[in-house]
Amino acid sequence: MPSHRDIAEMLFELANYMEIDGENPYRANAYRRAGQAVEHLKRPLEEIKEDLQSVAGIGKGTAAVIREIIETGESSLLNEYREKLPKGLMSLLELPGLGPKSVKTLYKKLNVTNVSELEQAIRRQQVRTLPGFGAKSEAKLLEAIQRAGTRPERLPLGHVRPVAEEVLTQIQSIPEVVQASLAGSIRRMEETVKDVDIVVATEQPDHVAREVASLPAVEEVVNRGTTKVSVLVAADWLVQVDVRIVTPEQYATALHHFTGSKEHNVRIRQIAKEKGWKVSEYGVEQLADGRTLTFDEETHFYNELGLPYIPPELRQGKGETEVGLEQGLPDLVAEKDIRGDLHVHSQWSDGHCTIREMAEAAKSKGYEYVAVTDHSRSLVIAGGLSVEDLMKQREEIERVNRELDGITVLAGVEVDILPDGRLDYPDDVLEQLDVVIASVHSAFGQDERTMTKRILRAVENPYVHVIAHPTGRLLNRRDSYALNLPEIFKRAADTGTVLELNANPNRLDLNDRHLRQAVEDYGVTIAINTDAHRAEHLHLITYGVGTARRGWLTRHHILNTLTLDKLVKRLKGKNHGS
Ligand code: DGT
Ligand code: CA
Ligand code: ZN
Repeated sequence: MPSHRDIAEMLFELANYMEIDGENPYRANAYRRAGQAVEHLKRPLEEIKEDLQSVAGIGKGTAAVIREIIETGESSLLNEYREKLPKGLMSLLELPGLGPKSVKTLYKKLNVTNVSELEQAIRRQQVRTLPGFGAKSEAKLLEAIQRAGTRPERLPLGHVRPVAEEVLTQIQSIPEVVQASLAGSIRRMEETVKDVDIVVATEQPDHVAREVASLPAVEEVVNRGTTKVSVLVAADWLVQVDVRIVTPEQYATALHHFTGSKEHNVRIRQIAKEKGWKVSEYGVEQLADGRTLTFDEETHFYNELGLPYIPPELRQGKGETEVGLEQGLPDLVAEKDIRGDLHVHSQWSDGHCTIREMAEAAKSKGYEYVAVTDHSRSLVIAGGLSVEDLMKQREEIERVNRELDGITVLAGVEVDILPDGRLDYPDDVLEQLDVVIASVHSAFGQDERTMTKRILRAVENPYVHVIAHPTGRLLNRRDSYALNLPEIFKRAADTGTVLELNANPNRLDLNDRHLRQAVEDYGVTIAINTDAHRAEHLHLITYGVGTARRGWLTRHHILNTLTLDKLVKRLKGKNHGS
């Protein structure tokens, strides 16, 4: 059944189409209002399906459309509009500065139906002559189009890795392929990647090169040799995949070489040189007798150099070889160590799933617990909960806990840290919750002093357990806010406040460098959370764990590797100052 959000999005789309088509704006607005009403509805739709008109904002016409969507998953009215009007009109609405009214003008007066036609019309200076537009808005639109149309140099790992894994699976199913692995930045779990590297072992390079060039995932072949094939595949943008083809004997050293990083490889070559060896992608050449050593696996290669196996996430040239030689490497946290997720949203605020659906998904991931942490009241755009709703939600959480075995749902909240550092709920409300996470969603532009004081105030609050996405950065979209992080690390450690590693691939906040500093220099505890807004997003924990490993974290640094009993004790501990 479609979620509240899905239905609301269909109603918004309908409203936009109506307005662009020249329908009475009041009618279009009725659909917009109904969309908002559905989005903020707390009760399950099944319960009120027959009684939709009793909800403020839903009228007779919109109720019929909603009922049709609940029953069939579709709206025949929306389908008609989708047939009638060009699809590109909806992508025009995504440009900043363009609403349905201006899209209607562009469409009716200039027959502009998509972004590239808009760009042409601007270049012909036709747009400035329209009512409601001018030379200035033309220039702004052009800039927005250009920004939207160029691929950023580096793409977030989480947008590329699923496609890379798909290509890898296709390569592994070529019968002549002996072994294959991801390499490069994607194997090192870097937060952004320029391209995908794959290393393949085979005795039949010509044949495998041809097969790789014609894989289903391939959109275009850039270059096809017998040792390297470069192709383009589609992620958000076209991404290049460099496939290196080597013999089975060369595989371990080639995989090591193409995994990098460059800085790590430099250190490895230095260590080899001291022993009179020369490392290349083909093996280790012993300069004394010209013999070349090859290896079954990377571990043996490292051991030959006197090193323990170095996990790809640590291969950054930041001390991993020295520490490996001298005292051995830490036992990095792994996905299997994670026992629960402490930051997920439900339909009660801006999530797509019910509490029960989130709990079932957590259970099938093998978790012991999941904390439902919906937004607090001031975050109106995300359906923030009033105190009264929060109490009603609590009842639903308790019901789900009675209904389901093998998973515990913790009652939590993601409370806004208001611009002056106060929290969006009073302490006597926060006190009643199992997990309180606090975060900044407004006034991002404050200066460093103000922002630092604001967050410190939340850190000092005895009822705040976790500060979520502490720097607020969004990859390729928004920088961190101005913040004195060391000061926050210090107070967090002193007060026992946990800092989040938000695993959403667009956030990864704290990042790998911050994590290492927070843990090594200040002794901060970290929680790795997905901030999932739907059940399928719980798997994003992979990116959090990868980032934690890049930050040298072990399970002992991480809150949600604790068993439920220990977790609950630890959370209660903060309020009692222990
Ligand atoms: P990226 O693609 O910018 O996200 O990062 P990487 O590390 O995947 O870089 P890439 O694709 O240029 O090369 C993959 C690996 O191959 C790199 O980590 C180390 C090795 N490699 C490539 N070119 C060189 C080079 O010129 N010198 C050395 N030492 N290693 C290289
Ligand atoms: Ca690469
Ligand atoms: Zn959240």
